[in-house]
Amino acid sequence: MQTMKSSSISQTMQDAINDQIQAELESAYLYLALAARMEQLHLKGFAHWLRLQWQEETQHALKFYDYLLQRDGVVQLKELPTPTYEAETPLEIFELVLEHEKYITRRINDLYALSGKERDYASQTLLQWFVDEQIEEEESARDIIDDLRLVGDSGASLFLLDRELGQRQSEEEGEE
Ligand code: OFO
Repeated sequence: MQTMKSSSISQTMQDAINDQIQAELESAYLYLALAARMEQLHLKGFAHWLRLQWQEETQHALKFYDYLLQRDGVVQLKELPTPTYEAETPLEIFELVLEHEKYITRRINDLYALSGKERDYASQTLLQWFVDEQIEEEESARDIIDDLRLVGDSGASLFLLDRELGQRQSEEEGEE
């Protein structure tokens, strides 16, 4: 009798992780769109920051992707909708970034809860990394919002803040 090879991760968990891969790639796509908007405003530092955020989100998606493959799961890539948003100014854009990160935090928390329900402790360990990462992601957006509230949406201070954000290094550069 032929035995069917079964993966070591439940179908429920695989489906939820595949949905999260899509959510991370959607975040990446949104941040790339917002980076272009900042370029239009001639705020190259903000654009650089958001472009690195695009890169980070892509890495988050890959972290889930590699994990599924490692557990002998099946990766299912889904369609990415065109990013739409209603933010114009730098402050509005970063308020949107914060709201988006809060939404991702809720998703990660739901996934964490699901891993407990499924008694999938390997997934829970991976998700703990994301729980911690979300604290940083929300904090970074909040810090930029606070700065923008202080400096306003134009003028010399905004120019200096733009310069500062232009110094952001990618995670790999930061580790060098
Ligand atoms: Fe910006 O967060 Fe991914 O997970």
